[in-house]
Amino acid sequence: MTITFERLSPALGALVHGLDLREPLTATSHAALHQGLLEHQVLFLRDQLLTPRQQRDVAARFGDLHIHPIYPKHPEQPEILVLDTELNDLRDNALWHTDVSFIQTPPLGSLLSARQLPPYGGDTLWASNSAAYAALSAPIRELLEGLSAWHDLSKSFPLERFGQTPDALERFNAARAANPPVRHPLVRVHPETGAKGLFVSEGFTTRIVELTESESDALLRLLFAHAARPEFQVRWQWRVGDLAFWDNRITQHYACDDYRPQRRVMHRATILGDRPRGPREAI
Ligand SMILES: O=C(O)CCC(=O)C(=O)O
Ligand SMILES: [Fe+2]
Repeated sequence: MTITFERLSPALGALVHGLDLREPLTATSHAALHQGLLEHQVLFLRDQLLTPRQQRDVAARFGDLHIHPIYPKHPEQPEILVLDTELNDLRDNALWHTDVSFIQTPPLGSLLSARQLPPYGGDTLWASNSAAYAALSAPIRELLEGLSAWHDLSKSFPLERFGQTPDALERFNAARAANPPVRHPLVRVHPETGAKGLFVSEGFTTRIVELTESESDALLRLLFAHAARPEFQVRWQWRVGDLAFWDNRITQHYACDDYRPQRRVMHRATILGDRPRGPREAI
């Protein structure tokens, strides 16, 4: 069966047909999936109720996997992170963010699997950082290309929600100590396609290094609002067994917090990436 991609929105997103990830991924289907990811930035597959092991194995074909410093791990598969509203208060994912941008080598991408869902609500939205960058005026693009910013884990993992039991507090303090803020370019060159993307997100970006505090606050406010324009987005309404695979180097996402107190359970495998490079850095 051939793999085809059905585009879902102008900026990013495609539905993948003709692939069953419960079968081992052949070299040809791996290459097609990889190409599709580069082209569409986020891919969606229906009816892929993978075991944690299968999900881990598919993700591991694309790189080493990341183990999250705070979120719970699946008991049988530590590389699978469990987002379960009965285990954690997940409202902090309802903020535009690029996953784990608070480390030197943020993830290349993630595979997210829907395990249990509310009858409606709980959609996830993705936005294209390259579409956001391309829509800025030339003078602003020029300014941004020379700037860098701090990314800080504490912005999205507040102590009030991630340090409330002695165990959680210990994990939280260890995570903070192991992950001091890191500096990344404000414009990132995609390591595979060469596309330029705006590399800031409300979830983790705290301060533009080269500007004064008030300039940084004003410019970040503008960029967060710009990056979240609906023109740059695709919105996914989940069914149990759906799998989303996104390129975290050129996108950000937002998990809609509109279904509590109902339960929602997702499994994520996170693939490590490379150090973000700016347009003025030699490769
Ligand atoms: O729960 C979701 O839909 C997405 C949560 C999230 O931000 C993630 O898995 O990285
Ligand atoms: Fe996320």
